[in-house]
Amino acid sequence: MSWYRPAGRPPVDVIAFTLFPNTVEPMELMMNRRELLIKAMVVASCVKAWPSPAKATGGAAPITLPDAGMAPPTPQKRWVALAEALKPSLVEVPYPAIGVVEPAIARDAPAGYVMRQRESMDALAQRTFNSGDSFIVDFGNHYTGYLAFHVGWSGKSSDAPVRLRLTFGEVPGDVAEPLYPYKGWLSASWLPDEIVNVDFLPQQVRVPRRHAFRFVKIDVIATSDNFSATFSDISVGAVSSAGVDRGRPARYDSPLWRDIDKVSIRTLHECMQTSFEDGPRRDRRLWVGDLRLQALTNYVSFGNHDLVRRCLYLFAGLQRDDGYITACVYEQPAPRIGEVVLIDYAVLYGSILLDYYRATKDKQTALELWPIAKRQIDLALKNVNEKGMFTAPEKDFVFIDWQESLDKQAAIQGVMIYSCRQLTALGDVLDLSSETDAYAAGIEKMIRAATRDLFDARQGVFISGKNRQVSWASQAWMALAGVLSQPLAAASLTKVMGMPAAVRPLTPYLYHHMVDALVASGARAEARRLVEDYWGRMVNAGADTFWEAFDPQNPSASPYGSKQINSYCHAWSCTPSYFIRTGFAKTKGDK
Ligand code: RAM
Repeated sequence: MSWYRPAGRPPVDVIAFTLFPNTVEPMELMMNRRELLIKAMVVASCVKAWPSPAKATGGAAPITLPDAGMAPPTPQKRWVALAEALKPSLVEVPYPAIGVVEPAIARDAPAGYVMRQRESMDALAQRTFNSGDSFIVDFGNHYTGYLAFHVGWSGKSSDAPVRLRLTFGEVPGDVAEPLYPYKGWLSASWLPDEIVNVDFLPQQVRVPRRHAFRFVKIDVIATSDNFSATFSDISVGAVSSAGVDRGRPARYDSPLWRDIDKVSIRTLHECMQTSFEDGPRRDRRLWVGDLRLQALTNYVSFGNHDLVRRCLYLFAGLQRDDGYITACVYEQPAPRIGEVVLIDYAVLYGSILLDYYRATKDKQTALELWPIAKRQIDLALKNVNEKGMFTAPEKDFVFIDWQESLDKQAAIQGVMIYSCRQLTALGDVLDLSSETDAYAAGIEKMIRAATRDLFDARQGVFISGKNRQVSWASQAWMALAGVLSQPLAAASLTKVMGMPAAVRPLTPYLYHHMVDALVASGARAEARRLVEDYWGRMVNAGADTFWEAFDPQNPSASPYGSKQINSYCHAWSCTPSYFIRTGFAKTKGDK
């Protein structure tokens, strides 16, 4: 069985990747696909994202479009216009650097380093720096914004420019280790450094590119023999659209739980800009999968419903010709469609809309976007064969997680069932059951296929692919899909967590689904333990914000071949606050 594409189909215009690693296809073809995917996933442009003042509207109030009166030609254009009208203004707040630090190797710590305090900012301002000197300042927390500082000089004459290298660190390792040589497969243009030439001293410098950081290393590349540089007033103009966290619990079960909540909220705060960005350092753009988890946490913290609504409109307005929404979209310089459809992301659009409706009761928006949600499911169901099994798509992809060895057959089967159920629930609350009645038979069929062909009753777990791979992903999504009874699902989840050979998640995105699956299966204590263990470990490693990828067994793991390019403030890792603030309770209305 060729999982990926029907036999005989020629290599195409597709960007493909090893969605189904057990596929029986020539290595050469798989390599080509990987190259193509890399080209597609890598986005060349790093845009300068100055905060753009725009009108913000409250709640789900009617929006006045700039061209009111002139009917926009298509619904898509109208949705993009609505999204733009909902673009929030960013508030810029200055924060000073709080001290000079130096990294110390900490072999046992997942971050690899701890920072030691070296001197105060006042002491730094008294020092002079020559070619080859460097120092690291600490801002005490993660910020997203614009670095500013004053460069002066002392000596005989400032007879040359001063050339500096600035390196921005979200974690100590970013500034403790050199960024180069860089061997990752995402563009090196993402690496968080800058060369700054200051021609005339003294000078106030503001770095025009937005950066995300707690630490900044300043290397003095060159002064001249006639002068030394001095540094003072180092600050960041921090930006976010998050506002005030209105959901902070009055008490926590322990200091660790308090810190996990705090770091989750900080992560979300930093990713909330003019859209829900996946990471303020990289990719700085809106992804469906990240949005879904950010929105959940947003409802129990900042309550910024308009930002969710803006993002829903952006995806709707930028859909592909066949009706699929792409996995990400761009905001700058103008709203633009992404390159790739990830089927698991696309079908979850309805789930985001359902969560949005539950949080806001904004029926009008939900009704308006209902056809988009339904279309994603209808298109994806074309990949389900007559036996009820999801089969590899011809030109689109499945994500689930960045774990390279993961076989995705069982997980996507679970995602399909789950998403059909979510759409049906949305149809029910919108009084559109007549449009979803037909899904019931399809759901039953997919469940039958899953229990018949993917459940190993002897082991009590789901298997995936021709090598019958056992993974956390398969159990998580099958549990969320409600394929087994709650006790059996809980048993499969706890069983897989105890199987050393089972394929584990690499990212907090999949860990979220594991926790959610435990909650949905009634295994609340295990869900709590997993959050404490996984996210708690990042907190204990000194994280100010949660990371894009974290493998406790291999803390340097990166989906992109180099930890220098990882994002250490990543949206999809913010959901512990959602679980904490909802008391690890099942969502009302879920099966
Ligand atoms: C990466 C980003 C993003 C994620 C996609 C699939 O590029 O980290 O968060 O949604 O992958």
